[in-house]
Amino acid sequence: MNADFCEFLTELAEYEKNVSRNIHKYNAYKKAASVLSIHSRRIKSGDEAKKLKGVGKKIAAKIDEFLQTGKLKKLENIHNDEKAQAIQLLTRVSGIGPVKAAELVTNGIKTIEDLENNKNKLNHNQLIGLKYFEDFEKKIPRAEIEEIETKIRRIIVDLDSDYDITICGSYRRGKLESGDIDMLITHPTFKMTSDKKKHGEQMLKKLVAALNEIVTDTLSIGDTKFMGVCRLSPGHAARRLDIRLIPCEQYHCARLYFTGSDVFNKEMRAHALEKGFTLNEYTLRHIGVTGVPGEPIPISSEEDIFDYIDYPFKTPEERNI
Ligand code: 8DG
Ligand code: CA
Ligand code: CA
Repeated sequence: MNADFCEFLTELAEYEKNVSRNIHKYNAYKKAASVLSIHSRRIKSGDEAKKLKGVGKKIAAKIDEFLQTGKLKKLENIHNDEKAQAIQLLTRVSGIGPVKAAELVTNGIKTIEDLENNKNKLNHNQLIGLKYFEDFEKKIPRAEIEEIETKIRRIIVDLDSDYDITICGSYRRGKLESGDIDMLITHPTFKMTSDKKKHGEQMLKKLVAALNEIVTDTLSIGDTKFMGVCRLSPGHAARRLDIRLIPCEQYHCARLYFTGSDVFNKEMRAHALEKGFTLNEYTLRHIGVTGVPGEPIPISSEEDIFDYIDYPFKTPEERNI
């Protein structure tokens, strides 16, 4: 009902993140876009929008301006700002953040072609981002992630049937297309108490090596996190794949966190705090009267986490906010 508002708010959010580097404004625009996207009636004025949680005076004024003139002065100015456009373009390359993009633009590098001619200014990750620039812009169809998942499961189970895998992110929330593949993996012997660092490093290396049929590049690999590229077949596009190795005690908190959406996570964390708990990607802990979090609460399912903080269970598909 309010897709046009969401569209300009998202564009303003991107501008604040990449060009102004103002994370507060970025969050404010994203939050407003999110509440408007789930609002089931058409908003007819800024005043009406202001009644929604997350829409303040300034955003309400922009909605009025858009309703009255069909455009936004601020966005027009941004569109006409060559430097801002160049920064936005370069941040679309995986591995190039707002700071690097601004530095490149200052040095006269403003297009993808300029990057091709100045590879010496890019690090390993940015070179991979450039190599797959077009592929990484493409969304991944659900059916393709299903095929990748099947393949990965087959390979990992062959290695050791005790591994447990979940592909999280938008895929787990049931989306028909995803930006990347967020995979979590755990094993009963991989515990907080075990020599996590050494054990994890070996395990992760072995896992990635076993996936060599589909993994084509490594951006980074540490003791618990692999960031890289996979390709289902030569006919498919290259896809961003992250693999996180999670200690089994933390698996459910990690699954919850990496399933998202990020807005859902924020709401759930805020609810946890109201109930006297602190929740993050690792643990759920009670906050005592002193304000100091206690020991991690043992968790054996995602449902457990919802139960402890007295929050009605939401299936992954219901977390798309
Ligand atoms: P997409 O890839 O299809 O675009 O969507 P996504 O799967 O929802 O987003 P993502 O960027 O891949 O992040 C995966 C989940 O991780 C996200 O749904 C929620 C969680 N997450 C946060 N905050 C952040 C953050 O700052 N960075 C990342 N990478 N993930 C985050 O809650
Ligand atoms: Ca994702
Ligand atoms: Ca991701």
